[in-house]
This record gives sequence, C-alpha cells and structure tokens, in this order.
Amino acid sequence: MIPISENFDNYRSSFCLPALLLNVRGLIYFELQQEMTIDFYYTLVSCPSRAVLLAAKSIGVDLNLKLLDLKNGEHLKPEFLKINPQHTVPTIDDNGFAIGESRAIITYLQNQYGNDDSLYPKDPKKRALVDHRLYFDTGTLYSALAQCYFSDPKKIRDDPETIQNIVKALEIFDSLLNNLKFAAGDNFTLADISLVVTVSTLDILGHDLSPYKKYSQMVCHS
Ligand SMILES: N[C@@H](CCC(=O)N[C@@H](CS)C(=O)NCC(=O)O)C(=O)O
Repeated sequence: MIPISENFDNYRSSFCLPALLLNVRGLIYFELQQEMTIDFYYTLVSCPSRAVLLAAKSIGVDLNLKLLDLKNGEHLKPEFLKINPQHTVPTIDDNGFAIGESRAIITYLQNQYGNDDSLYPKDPKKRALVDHRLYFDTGTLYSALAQCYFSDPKKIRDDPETIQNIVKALEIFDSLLNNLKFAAGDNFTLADISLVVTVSTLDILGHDLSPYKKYSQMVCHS
C-alpha cells in the first residue's frame, strides 16, 4: 500500500506538473490571442475609413475600433502622432505594425489575413487592374472629391473647375467599366470597395450619377 502522501507526490509529479504547464501554455496562448487584435483608428464621416471597414468585413478580419474625434484634434495628440505622423484616419496598428492610407491598409489586410486571393488576385495582370483602379481612385476620383469638399469649402465648393474635375473623373471611371461586370474585371475586388465608397459619397453629396450607366450596373452586381 503506498502512503497517500507518496501517492499524491507521484500524482503531482506524473500528472500535475505537465497539466499545469499545459494550462500555463494555454493561458499564455489565450492571452496572446487576446492581444492579437488590430487597432483601427477611424471616423465614420471619413470615406477611406469606411472603405477599410467594408474591406475588413469582406476579408473576415476583426478590428478593434478606436474612434477618433478629429474636430477635437484627437488625431494630433502625441500618442496618435507616434502611430501615424501623417495624422490621418484610417490608420491600423497590427501589434506594432502601424500603417495609414486606406488602400495600403486594405491590400495589407487581404495579403496578411485573406483566405483566398479573389479580392486581390495574385495573377499579375488581374492584380494590375485592381491596383490601377485603386490608384485611379486615390489620385483622380477621390482626390477630386476631397479637393472640392475638404479643402477650403467656402472657396472651392462653388468653383466650376473643381466641380468639373469630379465630372471628368466620373466620366473616365464610367468608361473604364466598359464591358466589365465589376471595377477591375468579372469579380468583386478591393477596387470595388474603394470606388463604391467614393462614388456613393458623391451621390450623398448631391451629384447626379444618372449619366454613368455602367457604374449603376456595377453597383447592381456588387
Ligand atoms: N489618402 C488617405 C486620405 C486620408 C485622409 O485625408 N483622412 C482625413 C479624413 S477623411 C484625415 O484624417 N484628416 C485629418 C488630417 O489630415 O489631419 C487615405 O485613403 O487613407
């Protein structure tokens, strides 16, 4: 008969210690999982922030939402400037990897966390088309919108030239869609997310989108 104390010692050494270690490992893993959230700095009035929210949802990645009040200058506080010296939203901080610019963020999220490449094809030509639309949005379409509405509203909003830039950009966008089901081909991609956010904002701001028939068809598919 083994004395209880010895039995207990055996039990402790043969089972308890490994179990304890396993639990500790499990706890550490759990803690790490808890910490592995992606901080997302945003405001909802910001088109590029909304594009990131939509893209994250499509990719299936969770974001830890951190609303910034731009009116009260929260984006200019030293703690945010450390994360993004450009002080713009959207910005993400993926466990120390911080990056701004919505289109860089959505392609990063897709490359890092996407389950397949449908939203951002690996095929060089297909990807080039998606990139083209993303650059077209940032450099031409969204930039025309931003110049009109976010520069000096009183001076610029009534300026026929800035309004004309939006019309020109919409016309180019519509002609890019020629024979395409979606912005960059036959499939829904990150390009659709970026562009639909920009064009739907123009819609909300009162721009007449009825002349852009191919865009309307694209939205129906999306
Ligand atoms: N091209 C940038 C635009 C970012 C941007 O200008 N964000 C605005 C809000 S929509 C902002 O943060 N403005 C504050 C500032 O520039 O200080 C993107 O796509 O992320």
